[in-house]
Amino acid sequence: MGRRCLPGFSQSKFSMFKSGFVSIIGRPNSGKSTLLNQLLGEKVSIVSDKPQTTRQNILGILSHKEGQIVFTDTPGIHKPGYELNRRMMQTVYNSLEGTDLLLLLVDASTAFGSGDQYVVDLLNERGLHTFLLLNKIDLVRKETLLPLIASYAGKHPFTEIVPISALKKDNLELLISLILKQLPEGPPHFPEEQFTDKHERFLVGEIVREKVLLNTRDELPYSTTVLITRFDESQPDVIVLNCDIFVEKESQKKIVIGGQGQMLKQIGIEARADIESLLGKRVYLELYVRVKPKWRDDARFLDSLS
Ligand SMILES: Nc1nc2c(ncn2[C@@H]2O[C@H](COP(=O)(O)OP(=O)(O)OP(=O)(O)O)[C@@H](O)[C@H]2O)c(=O)[nH]1
Ligand SMILES: [Mg+2]
Repeated sequence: MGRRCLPGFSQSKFSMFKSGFVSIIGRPNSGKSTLLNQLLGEKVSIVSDKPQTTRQNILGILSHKEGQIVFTDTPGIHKPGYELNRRMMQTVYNSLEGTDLLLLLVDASTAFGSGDQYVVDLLNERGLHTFLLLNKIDLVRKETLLPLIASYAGKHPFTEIVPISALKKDNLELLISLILKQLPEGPPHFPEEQFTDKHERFLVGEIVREKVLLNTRDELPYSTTVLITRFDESQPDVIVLNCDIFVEKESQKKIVIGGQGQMLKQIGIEARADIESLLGKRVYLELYVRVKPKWRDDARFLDSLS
């Protein structure tokens, strides 16, 4: 999907123009998708306070006067329990292939654990240029950062270590300039106005899933997926969307619908507002909740989603 309107930049001269691929990896909830959205100034990847929000790799393309950075937002690295999670981890490994630079995002407000060690071991195996980004510095006292930096520096030869707050946009300008310095020279890979590889239909489904995640808790966020079944642009003033929300159990369906349909209504109101601002048009959104037992282990169903 591209921006509807953007000032142009001259593509006639690419000497000194930097261009390359940068993968954002890290544990669930470390802030990868927040970082991507803030770097682009566009919401291409949904965000929630629940781990395992991102399920596919999502490209975010930043066209800067000095270069074009093609970021990949990836699912958080975790131990897979279901076929869905195995696929999520495979997409993380795929993102390491052919990348010029890795950004390892770490939540500086949480203690180092075995999951973090697993990620460091992965880096040590691959030997790719990696920036360590200590995120969420708005939540931590400055004195805690130095020992954290020292401890990570001893675990892997990071090319750069940068404390940031993705949410507050702290140090993001500095980060962009360090990335551009690291990338090879070359022409852009994508047209300047394009900011993601994803189509509107995918982004719309993700917005609905985000609103389900934000309004539910416990197992429900993990057990939910969304499929857009109708995307009708034939009418001049309104886009008609039908959307299936899949859960695994009848009891979960009851929760998503809520008493007198209140929960589903709220999800619809929040989703429609975001979809209208994404598409720049009025939207008629119809939501259906369906039960699909064990869909997270159903390979054919998972194929139909991607
Ligand atoms: N305080 C603070 N919160 C942040 C920051 N960056 C992200 N968050 C919050 O952290 C939570 C997780 O953010 P996401 O961007 O969804 O994290 P993620 O790494 O993409 O998570 P997965 O897709 O599950 O792997 C959200 O509630 C964000 O608002 C930050 O710099 N400061
Ligand atoms: Mg994410």
